[in-house]
Amino acid sequence: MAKRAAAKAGRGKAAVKRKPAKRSARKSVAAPKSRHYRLYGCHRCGSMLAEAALEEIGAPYDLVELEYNGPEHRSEQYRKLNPIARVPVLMLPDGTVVTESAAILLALAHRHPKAGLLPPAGSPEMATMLRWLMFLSNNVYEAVGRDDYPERYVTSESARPEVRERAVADLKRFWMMVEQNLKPAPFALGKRFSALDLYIANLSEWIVRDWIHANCPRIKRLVARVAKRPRVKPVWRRHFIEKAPQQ
Ligand SMILES: N[C@@H](CCC(=O)N[C@@H](CS)C(=O)NCC(=O)O)C(=O)O
Repeated sequence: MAKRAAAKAGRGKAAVKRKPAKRSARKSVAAPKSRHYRLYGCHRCGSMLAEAALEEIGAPYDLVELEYNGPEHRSEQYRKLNPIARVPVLMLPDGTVVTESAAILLALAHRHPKAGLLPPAGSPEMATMLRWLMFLSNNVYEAVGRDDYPERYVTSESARPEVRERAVADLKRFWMMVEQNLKPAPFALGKRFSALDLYIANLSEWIVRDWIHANCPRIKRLVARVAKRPRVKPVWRRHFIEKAPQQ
């Protein structure tokens, strides 16, 4: 993750009073089955949004923290979980594997409706949420991958800088579309916090973070609100303020 830029509360009183989700960390990729969720993630990665969702929900989970591009991340065992070997991966308590950050977020939010991370099924807000979740995962996350791994897009080494430049330009364009079309105020769906805010907050902390802060005041405000949520705050600190743990 070296190339990534360094970077109102709650669902009411009951939610704020509840204990934080029980999180146990650093199981190996092959950890035995438990009744908890198991999240495979790494520092500053897209697993942050899943971790934040689990905290908002208050569900117990085990965190398997992988070193980005390290031996466990690139192991055969990890590929058995996710054949494309990307992070995050969520394992449900029954052993079902969910990959793709947007799918993980939606699966968690649907399984825990009381956490209020989703607007009502079938509502216009739900349609808006799906639209922008897919937009971010198909376009923004894809462009991040282009910047991180230009060699996947071109064979000649000399073309790689151009691929990365284009990825950064695309990221700026895409974030400006979120700023001007979704118009977060203060959250993506207006007054109501939702899973989409976690997605936006996590992805906007990467490569063009400083540009977003300078050019997209609505997104900047949304991120500040998300980062301050009592249950998100410790996760945010661990990923975006503290250094990576020693592996
Ligand atoms: N479409 C995937 C993208 C996940 C992704 O690219 N994750 C990065 C870390 S933030 C990764 O694992 N990259 C390693 C690779 O592309 O090989 C998702 O939404 O989960």
